Amino acid sequence: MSQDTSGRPTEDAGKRAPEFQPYHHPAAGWGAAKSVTRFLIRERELLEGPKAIQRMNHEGKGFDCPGCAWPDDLKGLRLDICENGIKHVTWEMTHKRVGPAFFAAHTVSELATWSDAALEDQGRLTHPMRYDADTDTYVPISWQDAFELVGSTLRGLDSPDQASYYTSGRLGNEATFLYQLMARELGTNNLPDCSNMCHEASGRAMQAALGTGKGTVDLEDWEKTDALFIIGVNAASNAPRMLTSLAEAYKRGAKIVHINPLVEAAATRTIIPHDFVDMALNRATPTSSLNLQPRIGGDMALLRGMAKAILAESETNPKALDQEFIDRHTSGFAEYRAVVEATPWAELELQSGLSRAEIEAAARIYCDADRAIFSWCLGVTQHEHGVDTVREIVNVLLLRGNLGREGAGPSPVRGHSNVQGNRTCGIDHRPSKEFLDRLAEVCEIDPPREHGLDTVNTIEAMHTGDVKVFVGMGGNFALAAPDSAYTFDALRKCELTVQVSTKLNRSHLVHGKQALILPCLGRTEKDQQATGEQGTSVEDSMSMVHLSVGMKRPASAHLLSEPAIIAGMARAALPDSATPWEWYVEDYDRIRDTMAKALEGFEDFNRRVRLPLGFRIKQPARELVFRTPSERAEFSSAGLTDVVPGAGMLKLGTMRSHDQWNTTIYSDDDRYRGVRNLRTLIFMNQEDMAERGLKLFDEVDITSIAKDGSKRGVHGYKVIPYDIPQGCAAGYMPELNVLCAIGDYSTQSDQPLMKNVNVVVTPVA
Ligand SMILES: Nc1nc2c(c(=O)[nH]1)N[C@H]1C(S)=C(S)[C@@H](COP(=O)(O)OP(=O)(O)OC[C@H]3O[C@@H](n4cnc5c(=O)[nH]c(N)nc54)[C@H](O)[C@@H]3O)O[C@H]1N2
Ligand SMILES: Nc1nc2c(c(=O)[nH]1)N[C@H]1C(S)=C(S)[C@@H](COP(=O)(O)OP(=O)(O)OC[C@H]3O[C@@H](n4cnc5c(=O)[nH]c(N)nc54)[C@H](O)[C@@H]3O)O[C@H]1N2
Ligand SMILES: [Mo]
Repeated sequence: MSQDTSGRPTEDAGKRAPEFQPYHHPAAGWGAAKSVTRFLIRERELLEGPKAIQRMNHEGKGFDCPGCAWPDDLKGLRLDICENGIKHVTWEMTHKRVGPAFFAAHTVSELATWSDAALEDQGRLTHPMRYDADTDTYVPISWQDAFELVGSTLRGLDSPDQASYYTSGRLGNEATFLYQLMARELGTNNLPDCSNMCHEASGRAMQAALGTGKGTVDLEDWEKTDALFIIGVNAASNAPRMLTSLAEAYKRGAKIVHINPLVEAAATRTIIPHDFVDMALNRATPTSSLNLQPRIGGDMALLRGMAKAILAESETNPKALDQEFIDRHTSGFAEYRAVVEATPWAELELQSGLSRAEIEAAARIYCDADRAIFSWCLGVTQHEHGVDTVREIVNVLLLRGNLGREGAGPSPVRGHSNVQGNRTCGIDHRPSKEFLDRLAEVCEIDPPREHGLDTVNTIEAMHTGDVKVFVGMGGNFALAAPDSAYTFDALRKCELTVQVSTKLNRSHLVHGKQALILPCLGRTEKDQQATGEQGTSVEDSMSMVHLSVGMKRPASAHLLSEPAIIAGMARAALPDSATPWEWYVEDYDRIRDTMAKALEGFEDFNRRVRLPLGFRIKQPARELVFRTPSERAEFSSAGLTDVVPGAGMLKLGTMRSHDQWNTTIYSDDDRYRGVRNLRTLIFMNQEDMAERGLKLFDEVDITSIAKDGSKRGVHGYKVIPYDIPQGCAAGYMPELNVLCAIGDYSTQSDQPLMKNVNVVVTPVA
């Protein structure tokens, strides 16, 4: 039986025996269809589920898929749905309920011994609940009393900075705006969010290089590009609708290069789910021209190698570089060129784990393409040098002028369905002066100017007692954050923890001295307010903003919408506030009218958000307007970070399985990686296994060694031989978060190093 130091169980007792059988089928297709059907049956949603799914991502009406942030097809012709989006919607719509009777029957100490999957499987939360220490249970509380508890606790703090307000990327734009307004009116910028753990590096790198924190391309660019570089993303599981774009690109003759230590399912072939002929004939389309497997953390060296090859090529072929673009639009090229030319191939090969020939093959594809897109996700960002690597992606794009024109540019794959919108609408612990000035003027508040706390700093501040109140607006902070044992302790030290949630999760059981569970409407549900049914807007990975309108009857009559919960807390904490909190909630158009004044790019918000496909937030960098100090796109000349594991050590990346949504585990299977009934595992290279005398399913102890030398461990994990470079290993979050030391975050982005854990693996004695 596996164990870790957080005290939470990592496995269900009595589970079936693990299986491992490498997967040789195309991604999506019938495997996905079968999995969806099994899931709908389990959630008893065979009738309601498909009906809801028809209403998902619908032009002008219906609700936005609460799954990933991949955009909907702009032409609205293909209403693309995917296996994991269906699972995600169905998960929210379950018939199961967690009400007062459930909480009366189970103490928190008892629930703490349940697995995370078992907790969420209880269904939707129905009533606001308060932790009662005498009985160690959650007991019902009225909404008014709950708000008053939050309000009085916040009013009693010595400083507004003693509270921290977390957001998980599900929150709609209108609620987001109210939430940050509440925090800032109270007087703090303590607005940590899940982005601190996913794309902080991308935002900071692109801001510095291009003067925008976001990607510049849209789906139409994906349809026009000649070459796609897909780096550090498991698209078949985490952005499944990208499979369609990849297959269509391949069919049209575009080249696709996958850069990932693992050959993931999206790097092989797929059956396009909405293509009924392909489905019927089981006809798969390849989705890859070249797969490169760098070592974990080796992307920067690979990209620099590509730049070196391009610069060499340009000596005989001037077309390899877009010199005109470089001269007109960029700054820092000479210095960059010098750094690249001075880096020897031997170092690039060592740090990337790839041969010069492999790197040159990627550069050749890049140089042959008129237009290229680079797309990436956590494999790039959750590293010490995540910012440098994203900047290197931009460097390589700039060399050939792949910016500000059709079919070209940077295209990060964002995570949660509205994580990008959260940042746009003000969730930022380091807000800009311009943002705050405008907020101050429009909302007539005096926002604090000092930077606030991010995720890691919030945890540290809870530990030292500097933060006493934690509010989680969605998400599952306890499990999503690094260093589970340390984070659990931190949350337990709080005076009050407030979790606004749809389902029961670990963060309700790891709580402060006082604790509230505030249940909210999900995105699929009707949101009825004084002036009628409300819609809420979201922004996808490609900056498209559109309205999402729920259609289901709420899971319980006692649920409130997220805007209503925020307004309730705000009024209780700020009884004399001039902000019309209650008036805003009566009609979300009123919130949008204020947002239109306060936020850049949201002019005429109420009209434009109702256009059939919504609207796209303008991207100055796309128009070659760069809000950087030089007013040009800036090359970066950072040095390489040493990513080669020390003797006897492995670099471990933590990642998601196919059957999970972050901390929500749907099953213990990982279909595309061929695993069944097992999550407490580690994927290893065969040579590394042989060196340690290990074979399939042998049990090991995994010990991580932090920057400060401290050690953390898990026990009894099972080994799986996998096609992964020597010196590298992989396993699942959130189980392995116990290994991620709180102090191990990037000095460039403050992101925890979740893809870069230094570990020792030893057979269980
Ligand atoms: N179904 C589903 N969809 C999701 C989510 C989910 O949990 N389930 N989560 C959502 C969220 S919040 C996010 S942020 C995204 C996450 O989407 P991903 O970034 O795909 O998430 P991970 O599972 O962490 O996978 C990271 C990938 O990076 C690779 N990798 C690891 N280390 C390196 C490296 O050093 N270099 C390179 N090039 N690759 C590396 C791994 O092999 C893996 O393929 O997905 C979103 N979509
Ligand atoms: N080791 C390791 N750790 C990681 C990562 C990694 O790759 N490796 N990835 C990181 C990343 S990228 C992210 S984004 C975080 C994820 O961190 P979070 O966003 O905090 O976690 P989730 O698992 O997405 O949150 C799930 C919970 O959200 C609640 N919920 C669902 N829908 C709604 C809703 O509509 N409203 C509200 N209020 N609540 C809702 C439910 O109660 C559910 O239990 O994890 C991070 N942690
Ligand atoms: Mo994420």
